[in-house]
This record gives sequence, C-alpha cells and structure tokens, in this order.
Amino acid sequence: MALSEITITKAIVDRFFRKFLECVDVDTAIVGAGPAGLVAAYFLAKAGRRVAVFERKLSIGGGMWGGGMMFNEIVVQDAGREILDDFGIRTSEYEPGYYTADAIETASTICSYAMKAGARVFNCMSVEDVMIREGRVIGLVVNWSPVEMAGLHVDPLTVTAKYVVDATGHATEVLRVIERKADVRLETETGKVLGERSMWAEKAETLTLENTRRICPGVYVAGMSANAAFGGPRMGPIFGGMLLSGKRVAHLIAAGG
Ligand code: 48F
Repeated sequence: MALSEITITKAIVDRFFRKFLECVDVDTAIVGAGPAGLVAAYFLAKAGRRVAVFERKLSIGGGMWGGGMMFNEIVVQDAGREILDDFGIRTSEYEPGYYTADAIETASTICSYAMKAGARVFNCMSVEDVMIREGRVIGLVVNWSPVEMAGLHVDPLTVTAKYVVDATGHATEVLRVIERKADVRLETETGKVLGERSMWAEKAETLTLENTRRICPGVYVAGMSANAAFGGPRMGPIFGGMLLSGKRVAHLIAAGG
C-alpha cells in the first residue's frame, strides 16, 4: 500500500481536534506540566475526573528534567519516595532520609501514568487569561505558545473548567492574571500574591503542603506556585514537596472541591 501524505495530514488534524474538543469543557484544567501539575493530573484522572493539562513549552516536566544545575538527578525524602514508589520509579538511598531518582525516568514515568489514567496534555499552549463569572474563575483563555513568543496579534480560544489548578511554578502565572485583571481577592494575607522567598529547603518542603489549597473561588494552587502565592521560600532540587502537593491538590478537588 502506498503511503499518502494527505491521509497522514488528515489523521493528525482529525485526531487532534477530536482530542481538543473533548477538553473544551473539563472538570479540572491544570496549568503547567511540571511535577506538581502532572502528579495532580494522574490522581484526578485516576479518580475519574476529566482533566486537561496546558503546558507552554514543547516538553512536559517543568523543572524536573534538569535535576539540580543540569545534573539530571533529583532528591526526595521518605514521603516523596513513597509517591515515586506508587509510580514504580526507582529510587536509591543516599543517606538516611535522602533518596535520589533519575530526573528523566521520573518526568517521563509520571507523565505516562497521568496520560494512561486518562489525563490529556496540550503542550505548546499558554494560558494567558481566565474567565470569571460572579467572582468565580470558570475557565481559561489559551493560545499557542509560538503566537505568544512571536508577539503575533492572534486572538486566543477558551476552555471552561469547574476547577483550575495553578501549577505554573515560580511565576504563579494564573494568579498574576487574576490579580491584575479581576476583582477577586486571593485568599492570602493581603489578597495578593505574597511572592517567593529565598532558598530554605526544609521550611519550604513543609510549607508547600500547607500552601496547597484553594486560593479563590474555582482556583487551587499547587507546587512552587503555592509557596510563591503564600510567601513561602523556594527549595531547589528536592522534589518531595512538589509530588506531595500534586497529590494533595488532587485529593482536595476529588473530595468535593
Ligand atoms: O516549574 P515547574 O516544574 O513547577 P512545579 O511543578 O515544580 C517546581 C520545581 O520544578 C522546581 C522547584 C522545586 O522542587 O522549585 O522549580 O511547581 O513547572 C511549571 C510548568 O508550568 C509551565 C512552565 O512552562 C512549566 O513547565 N507554565 C508556566 N506558566 C504557564 C505554563 C502558562 N501561562 N501556560 C502554560 N504553562
């Protein structure tokens, strides 16, 4: 049988749009496919929720791939290791309470589990705005990242979601848009993003979990974004807090939002 380039083209266009149409109205829209976003996607999809993840970059994984300073190993503590065990990711004890895992195995395996559980990931899509009705975020405004990068004047499209998770890492991008454009007070001390503090791994790891919560009607924060929102410190390449935060936000949403 001769291969037809046109059939290949039609297959890609047809299948992509079918996939995208299934995700224009979801239960949970997660912004950012870093460790927190992907773990959240897995546990929510496993709980039967319809989940779409929007990732600006071509590659998923966020800050995981590079380990610390491009040495592609990550470190987790006991509780973080238990989550890696759930995914069948190999860990190795370095010293009591410190385990290492290969960053590439970790990123690729978590993403694979999330997708096989039913989550959809849209890479190269940036979230540039939100939709708000009566004080509640009800969806996202998305555009192709290359449009954003090239500064092209192209209007975006929209997706609706019962819940949005800001898992955008250090930048807290969804919250920044809400802060800038909406009349919605964030559930922080000042009603605004408090901003990330300097590196303090131990404190940050505990705070990440405490800070993983609803931040305004319709929106949850997870991962580094949660710490940045509530004025917590950064933690560098120890990833237990990120993984646990993803699991916690999924649990909060699955338990009834
Ligand atoms: O930064 P990232 O990995 O966030 P995380 O899951 O994990 C943080 C750690 O990697 C590390 C750390 C500690 O362990 O401090 O930094 O909290 O992943 C965030 C992802 O969100 C994407 C971004 O490209 C990255 O892959 N992202 C950010 N803003 C947007 C976005 C946006 N507006 N639209 C789509 N994706």
